[in-house]
Amino acid sequence: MFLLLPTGSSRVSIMRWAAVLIVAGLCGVSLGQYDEDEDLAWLQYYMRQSRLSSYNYMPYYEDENTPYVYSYLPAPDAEAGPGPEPQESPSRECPQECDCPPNFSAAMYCDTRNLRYLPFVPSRMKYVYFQNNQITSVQEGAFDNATELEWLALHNNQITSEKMGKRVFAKLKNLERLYMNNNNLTKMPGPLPRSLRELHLSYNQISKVPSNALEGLENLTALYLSHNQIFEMGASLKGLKSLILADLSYNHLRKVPDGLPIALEQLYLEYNHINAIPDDYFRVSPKLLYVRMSHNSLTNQGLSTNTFNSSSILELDLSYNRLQKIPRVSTNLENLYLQGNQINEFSISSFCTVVDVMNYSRLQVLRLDGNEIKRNAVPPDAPLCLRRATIIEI
Ligand SMILES: *[C@@H]1O[C@H](CO)[C@@H](O)[C@H](O)[C@H]1NC(C)=O
Ligand SMILES: *[C@@H]1O[C@H](CO)[C@@H](O)[C@H](O)[C@H]1NC(C)=O
Ligand SMILES: *[C@@H]1O[C@H](CO)[C@@H](O)[C@H](O)[C@H]1NC(C)=O
Ligand SMILES: *[C@@H]1O[C@H](CO)[C@@H](O)[C@H](O)[C@H]1NC(C)=O
Ligand SMILES: *[C@@H]1O[C@H](CO)[C@@H](O)[C@H](O)[C@H]1NC(C)=O
Ligand SMILES: CC(=O)N[C@H]1CO[C@H](CO)[C@@H](O)[C@@H]1O
Repeated sequence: MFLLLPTGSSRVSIMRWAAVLIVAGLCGVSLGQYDEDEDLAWLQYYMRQSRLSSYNYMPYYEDENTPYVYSYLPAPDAEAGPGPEPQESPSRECPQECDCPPNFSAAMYCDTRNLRYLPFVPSRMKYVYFQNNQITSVQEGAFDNATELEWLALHNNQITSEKMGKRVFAKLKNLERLYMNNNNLTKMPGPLPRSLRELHLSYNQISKVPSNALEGLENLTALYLSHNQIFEMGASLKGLKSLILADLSYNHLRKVPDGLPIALEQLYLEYNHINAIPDDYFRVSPKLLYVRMSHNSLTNQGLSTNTFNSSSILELDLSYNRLQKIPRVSTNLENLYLQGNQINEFSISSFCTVVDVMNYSRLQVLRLDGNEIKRNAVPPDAPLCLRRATIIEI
């Protein structure tokens, strides 16, 4: 049964998603049409851009302006005038395998060129790009001269934990973004610079995040650890006072991390093996907006009555778990996904403890398809409580 009620703002968001899909579809079509050289250059630029930015896919996380603008075209050789070779000033030095745009002297591009090793990084650099190569090691001292580094892109390589120097990041007092996703890491790299704001480590083979691995990262706002083999997080998130986004999806967690950080807004734990959540778990994060825990092993026995009754949460995804009842949620919740569970009753008390003119749920989208609820199980007073609902799928 699919109820689509014609009022409410969530239709707008559905239309926005439709628009995104249409745009994606158009891109797919138009990419195929670019086969002239000029267009290919544009395409490579586009793909490089999109690869770097593809991990900012979260719709709610506002990215800062990226300095990753690569509009430099090397001057043709013919333009080199007669006379003595100009003295190579130290601020111009650039490893020959890389491009250093003359008008953006703090950036160095060494990406997508089959490199097997890391070229040296001149001391003036702030933004360096080594992604999409076959680099396997980061030797001790690799960045010792580049103490100004703010962005370091090492993603899409084959770096192993064994071949990483123990203190490679030690001198990078200004490093804000570290991209090491899609490598062969089996351990958390570290020690990490305390200045980090974004840490990208998804698509590695990390199995454990020791409790002190992220210690002191007071400015870390986004942590990406999805698609690893993490079974143990300890209390590694707890003290991260600036953390807004934690993506731990597609791992081997059997329990939630011990303690959430206070500023957290987005928590992604889908595709793990979590079966229980301690009492008051979400209460320590009063700004939490989005919680995704689909494809876990949650049962009602593993939850306390008010686990999800947190007044800040707007979106809760508990689809594909083993729930038999609808958990109690706050009246502020707007989107609740419960499809693919074993729910066999439509309990209106999960949404409203009191139902009257003044007390009702702000829920807009409720998905209960793929459960054991009969279509006629919707109680007659449901519309009074769920009066904002625009989509209820059973
Ligand atoms: C570098 O120079 C090119 C061509 O003059 C210009 O289009 C581009 O915007 C400049 N880039 C920066 C970062 O200043
Ligand atoms: C690092 O800096 C030192 C001192 O400024 C200099 O002698 C050395 O050549 C630099 N090494 C590299 C690889 O740039
Ligand atoms: C990294 O992992 C890939 C995929 O598992 C593998 O093919 C490659 O040999 C590994 N590289 C190293 C240096 O271990
Ligand atoms: C964190 O950010 C603030 C404000 O930008 C800055 O003053 C501080 O030095 C940063 N902390 C670290 C450890 O880099
Ligand atoms: C949620 O918790 C509040 C108190 O924080 C309580 O008044 C309300 O009844 C609870 N909601 C449900 C559906 O149990
Ligand atoms: C349980 C609940 O939310 N009760 C509220 C119902 O509406 C009245 C009037 O706004 C409130 O005073 C109650 O707290």
